[in-house]
Amino acid sequence: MEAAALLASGSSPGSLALSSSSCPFCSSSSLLLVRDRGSLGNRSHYTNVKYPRSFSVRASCSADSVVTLLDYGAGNVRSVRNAIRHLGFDIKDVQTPEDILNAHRLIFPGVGAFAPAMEVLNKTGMAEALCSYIEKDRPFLGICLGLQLLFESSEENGPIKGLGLIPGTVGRFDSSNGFRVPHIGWNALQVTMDSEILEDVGNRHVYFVHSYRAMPSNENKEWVSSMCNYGDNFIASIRRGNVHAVQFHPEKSGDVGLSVLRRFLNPNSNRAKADRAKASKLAKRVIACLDVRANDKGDLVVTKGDQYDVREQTKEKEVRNLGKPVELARQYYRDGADEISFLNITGFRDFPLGDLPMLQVLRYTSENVFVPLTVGGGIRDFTDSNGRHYSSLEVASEYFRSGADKISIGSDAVYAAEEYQRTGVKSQKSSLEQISRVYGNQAVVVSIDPRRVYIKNPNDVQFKAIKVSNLGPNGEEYAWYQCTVNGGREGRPIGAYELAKAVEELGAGEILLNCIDCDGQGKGFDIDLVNLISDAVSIPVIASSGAGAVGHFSEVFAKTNASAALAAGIFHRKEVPIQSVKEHLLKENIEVRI
Ligand code: 1PR
Repeated sequence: MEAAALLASGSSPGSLALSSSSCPFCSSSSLLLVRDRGSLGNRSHYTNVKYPRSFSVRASCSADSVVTLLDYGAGNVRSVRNAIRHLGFDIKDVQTPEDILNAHRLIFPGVGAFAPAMEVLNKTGMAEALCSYIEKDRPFLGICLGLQLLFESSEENGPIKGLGLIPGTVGRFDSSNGFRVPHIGWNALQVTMDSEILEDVGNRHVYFVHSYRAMPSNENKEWVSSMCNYGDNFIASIRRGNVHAVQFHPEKSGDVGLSVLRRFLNPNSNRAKADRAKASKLAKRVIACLDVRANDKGDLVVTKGDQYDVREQTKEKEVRNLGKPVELARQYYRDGADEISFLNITGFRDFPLGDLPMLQVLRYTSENVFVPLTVGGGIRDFTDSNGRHYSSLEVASEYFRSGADKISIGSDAVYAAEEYQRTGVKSQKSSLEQISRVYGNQAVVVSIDPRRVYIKNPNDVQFKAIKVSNLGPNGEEYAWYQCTVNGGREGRPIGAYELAKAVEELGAGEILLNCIDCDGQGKGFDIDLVNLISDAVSIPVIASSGAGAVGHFSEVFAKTNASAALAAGIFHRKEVPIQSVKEHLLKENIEVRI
């Protein structure tokens, strides 16, 4: 993981990063890079600021409505900021270790990987300040990596020493027993100790996204306030006195997550009403997808294709307009979508950073949509008309900064997989590899746009072919699935099976599996294809394209190992509300978040 180097180079998304080298707890100086929103408008750049070796505790000036946030600059904490503001609190950013010691309440949403996070904390003197703050039992909430860093060490690119406040190590989930890694989605907690911040969670699901977890042991049992099961029991939250930390993401866990944050920020807040949820395990996700592009008048609209053709069948052939992106996303959040995907479907030909409306859509949506947001389209290296080169990492970083939790790569992942197949060597330079190295593979989705190619004999092609459930137009019994790029416009010499295996190795954390033949048809998901891909990889697979009725969702979950099902048309046309899909799945004994 090269986050620290990246941060120092100024291409990272965060607000603070370290550039000097110094040893833990005795830095001669901590050289921080402070984000400066100056002449570049919303593009961040960095200014070197020196802080003295020792720091003293200033008199606390925190008012009750102010929360101190430790953002060391390794990823997207915009969602945490939005959730805190949504709850009516102001944010004071940690700039120096003193700010930690002076905090009235401190939230630490760790992002990125363990090693670079510890490196930054050690070099800036923040590690020492954090230990001191926590040892004094001051109000603290760690989130995700902000929990893991409290432990003695982590196996992530390690072993690497952590803050050492809690006995135990952080290890990787074991995918050999059929559990897909990363652990992505809504899972249940088993509360083991009274913890006021968890009081409203009850039997409701909360959102996790991680590949590493801390394990319970005799030595740390006094800290553990809840566990979660995914293959085995891992620590979902800890609590001692005023010190709390959660492995899940409250800022992405809808209402229940907001109530966790609210209870930390205001311990006297009212108890939420009990509800009928019965969370017991990882839920199957229902995802609403918004294909977004500018129409002929230049307005950004949600559109929807019929086998990827998004123009009306009229003389004018206008771009089909199904609504406004931010409004629809908010609507789907209220309706219970577990996740929302935005696909900038003309990103392959336009430069996404020039597409400011799309970034605005993300910014506005993330202000009050508290479930994960994925954005895709146009993530690749790009040189603009002035000769300025943008790396795919910069494009992704801008998406993350604007509120995306995951980015999705289409065309560029196909080229990377082809090259990997051809050379057998990981170049480390593809957008997929670079972004997953910096942000973690759980933040990188690969979106596949395959088209079915029927064949008589599976040996006719060099790609994995399968026996299909429905014969082809000339009675063909077999098909392979050809990958396409540029929104289905160009077929490539690689199959969906080969692509899926390659991108998993290159660092994809999840696969969004579309199917051009089924897109917009309302006849159900391509079960053959979903089985082909979900059995080929050990990362989560999202089945997409073809949903036309609630039964199609239960079918795909009953007949395949898909972790999530995504739909667009039926939701946009208001044919089936998301809640009806969930009710149906519940009746079919398929666990969902309600
Ligand atoms: O290649 O990295 O720029 O990414 C482009 C992204 O845009 C890809 O993820 C690609 O899937 C998507 N895309 C490009 N063109 C289209 C199009 O429709 N003309 N949309 C397009 C893909 C498929 C799904 C759709 C499901 C469900 N749309 O997103 O939402 O098929 O639809 P349904 O429930 O109505 O059947 P890059």
